[in-house]
Amino acid sequence: MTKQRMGLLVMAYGTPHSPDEVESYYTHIRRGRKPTPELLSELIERYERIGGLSPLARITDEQAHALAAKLNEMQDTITFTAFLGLKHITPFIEDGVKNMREAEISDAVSIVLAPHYSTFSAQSYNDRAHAKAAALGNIRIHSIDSWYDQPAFIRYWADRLRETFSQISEADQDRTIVLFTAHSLPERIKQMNDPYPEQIAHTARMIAEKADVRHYTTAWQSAGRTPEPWLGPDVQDRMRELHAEGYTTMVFCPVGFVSDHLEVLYDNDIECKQIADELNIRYLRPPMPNTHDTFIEGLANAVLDQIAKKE
Ligand code: FEC
Repeated sequence: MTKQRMGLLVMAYGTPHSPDEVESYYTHIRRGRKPTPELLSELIERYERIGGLSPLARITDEQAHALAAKLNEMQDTITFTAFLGLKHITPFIEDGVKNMREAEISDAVSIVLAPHYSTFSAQSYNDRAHAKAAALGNIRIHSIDSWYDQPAFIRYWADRLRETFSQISEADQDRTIVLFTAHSLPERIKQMNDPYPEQIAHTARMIAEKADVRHYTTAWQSAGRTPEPWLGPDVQDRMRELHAEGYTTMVFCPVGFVSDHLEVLYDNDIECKQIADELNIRYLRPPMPNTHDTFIEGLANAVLDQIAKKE
């Protein structure tokens, strides 16, 4: 039997490939508005603090390859080929769609390497992929809106939490709290009935139940540097409140992200850690999913579920 060929458009945020690209990348994030010299040097400094550049480019590549390999191993009717499509840097989402079309792929599934749906995240990725597919013609893309509730994704974090809690003495566990965090978004998403805040809360509930976590909360991180109001509470304010409530160990699960990158390595491991040191509390942050097999299995199941839905 000949196997069907299917494209796998793996979409992710993207990161500069070299220091020269930081300005154009930041300008793209700001929808064409150049950052001021102060904002630019602040961003360059953040990259320097995590080693010069973000490991995100390498990790995204590895995740895309691992996902295609996993899918090809899990079933034998479809051969998947992965194509990258990035939001803010080359290869852009549109390049990914064009590359699939040039490889004569007519059927594809797209997945965003971010678990939750929001008009600002998943929808903006999917809209760009569909617009490019419509412009090129002869290619259909079946998009996954969100996959945060995939059992293997929940299991990934629950397993990491159990490992983390095994390092905390029984006496300290009552003064330990897990902070499930995600990227903040402008508060106006609430008026748009965006499901993002509820999906984050649901993710936290599912992981906490599976790992038998006694105390947990959700908080927002990495809000943009713009004057408009962003979703709160901000994780840094929340840390101070939790400390005042008597917590002495804080376990960070940035469940809105799936890789080691600037927002985790700087915003959590440097900024939040600094607050933890100031408050004299213990900061723990289990490893990010990256290419962990359980996590890749969750992504693969999301792709196969999407294909089953379209049949
Ligand atoms: O490691 C790296 O180099 C890239 C890390 C990175 C990830 C990421 C994920 C998300 N963002 C989301 C929304 C926004 C909104 C704005 C915004 C701004 C930035 C800036 C940098 C940046 N983001 Fe990002 N984001 C990453 C990096 N992000 C750098 C610019 C400097 C700053 O504000 O810190 C505000 C845009 C504006 O100014 O108008 C909104 C969302 C995600 C998670 C979902 C996803 O991955 O798509 C949502 C990773």
